[in-house]
Amino acid sequence: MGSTTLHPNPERRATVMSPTAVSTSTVTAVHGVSAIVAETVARHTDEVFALMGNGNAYFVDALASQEGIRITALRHEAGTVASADAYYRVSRRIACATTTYGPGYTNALTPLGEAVCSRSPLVLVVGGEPTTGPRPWDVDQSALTEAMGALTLTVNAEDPAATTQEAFRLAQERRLPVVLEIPYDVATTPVAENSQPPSAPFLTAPLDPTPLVTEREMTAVAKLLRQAQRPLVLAGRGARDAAGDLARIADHVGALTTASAPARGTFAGREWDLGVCGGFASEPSSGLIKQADVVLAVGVGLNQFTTSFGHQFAPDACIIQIDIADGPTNPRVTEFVRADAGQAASALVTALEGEAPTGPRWGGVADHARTSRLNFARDTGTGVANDGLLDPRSAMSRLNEILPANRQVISDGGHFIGWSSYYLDLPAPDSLTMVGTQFQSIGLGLPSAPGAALARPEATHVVVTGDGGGIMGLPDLDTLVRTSQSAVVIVFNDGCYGAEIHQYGSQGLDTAVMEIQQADFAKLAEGFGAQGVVVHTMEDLESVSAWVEAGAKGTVVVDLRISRDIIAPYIEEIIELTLKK
Ligand SMILES: Cc1ncc(C[n+]2csc(CCOP(=O)(O)OP(=O)(O)O)c2C)c(N)n1
Repeated sequence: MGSTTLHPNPERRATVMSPTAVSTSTVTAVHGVSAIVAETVARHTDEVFALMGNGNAYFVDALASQEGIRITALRHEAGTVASADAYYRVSRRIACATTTYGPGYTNALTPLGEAVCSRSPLVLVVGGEPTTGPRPWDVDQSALTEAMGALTLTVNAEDPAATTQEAFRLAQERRLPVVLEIPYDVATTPVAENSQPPSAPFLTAPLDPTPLVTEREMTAVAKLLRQAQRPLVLAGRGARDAAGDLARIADHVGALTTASAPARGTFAGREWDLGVCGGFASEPSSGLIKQADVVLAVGVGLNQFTTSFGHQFAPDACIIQIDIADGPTNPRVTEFVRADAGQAASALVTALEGEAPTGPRWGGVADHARTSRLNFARDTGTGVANDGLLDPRSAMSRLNEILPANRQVISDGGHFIGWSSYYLDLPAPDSLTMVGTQFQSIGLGLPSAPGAALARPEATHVVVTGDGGGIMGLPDLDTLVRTSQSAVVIVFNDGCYGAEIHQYGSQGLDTAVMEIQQADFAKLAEGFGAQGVVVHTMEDLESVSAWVEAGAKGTVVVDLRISRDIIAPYIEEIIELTLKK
């Protein structure tokens, strides 16, 4: 059977993060199939994000007596999958989520879609309909899972260990969520002692592993880069492990570097880096990116944000894409190499370093980029806008100065991502988990935060959300408070679904349903055991400073009462494109 990831810390006993939500039963008695599934899960991961019900009660109970497993109780099922996804994105280690059947499972569908789109492996253990057929409340979960683009495996009493192991193998091999169903009537069925791996594979579809790059392919790419006058290296989230090699490649051929928004931080501290590419780029950076004649795009999907709806690159630029996708993900791609970013970047270093470095490129332009770094600084606003409310640019710039450098950022989706993308510095390639952007969902920021928090316990977790997404994900603020030693939740509270107001209100659509009666997140925070602060002025931010100076301990929710009149340039661009149609 497939590979087994051994438990990294076999000494650790099961820890249940919420004694009230998950039973810490001392019963070690075997719950039949559920116990075998739990034992096998514990051999593949040490993190489980759980919300229990009829469908997974015995499984969760059996997990609680496993060595080394930490079970974190979430407050909404969306958080179980969102946290398992974020845990993987930050730590690169697979986690397990678990919910009951039916409503518990359907509550988890939106983050499942996000995990599929962002190619996050995870195993979601759910209850399933009985083998005797559906009850009135059962839904066809495997059809729903398939529709989301994920896979289902169903355990039976003959080989639950092998099926569970197969779920982890498939998830990792295909970089996908796998749903593992325990039928209701099978959950406690006794299992034959020597449950053997199945003789036949579970899935008939052939596996399509990412091919290794050939020397010929990389020699051709190296040649294009050497011939370039204004080469640019663009890294995406898939290039995280390749950051060092990509910087070497850039140095060798005199390239400038840039990264997609989710991969911001890849080239942190590099002298010739232009920061983020696409809609969130500063004007001077964007101007230089448009002058590139050869773009090496690695581990990046080249979506409409990274390419500024097609305007980010010169029309005649040669775009070389290296990615695990089946083919080019944008019609502008000139050369496509299907490969793992890390392997390809290392092979490209070898291909390039056989010859002397090309020396500086970009004519005098790059020198200008290096020596005039102030050109890349952004407008930090006016503190308070004309309507008397906080200027989001000023608030985010100041928070960037205040917050500890060792930060792990979790960003929800909405208009506000402009502000965090422009003004919040990231220390490393993996410092940002931008959730929802792949599946275009809001409301997954807070549900993802516990997963990121557990993946990097030593960091200060900075959750950035709008008021709309913040209210949607609010239940798992409770979980963040329990899981993070140090967390700041920044709410860009403009009293509305800002992205919608700006995109649709500007077209004259009725805005009543886009308004949010301004919620007091500081009070909500206190209700969940966090500290809360409402920020009306720049001076009010000094209480966040005081929190940091006092050791940045616990969770603080910063309710920024921002003006909705200040619109991020990337949204202006979208509005312009929409109105032109
Ligand atoms: C689950 C989901 N519901 C609705 C939407 C549509 N939508 C996209 S952005 C947005 C507004 C987000 O508002 P908020 O979180 O307050 O952030 P803001 O745009 O105001 O910065 C909405 C409703 C969506 N993308 N996902």
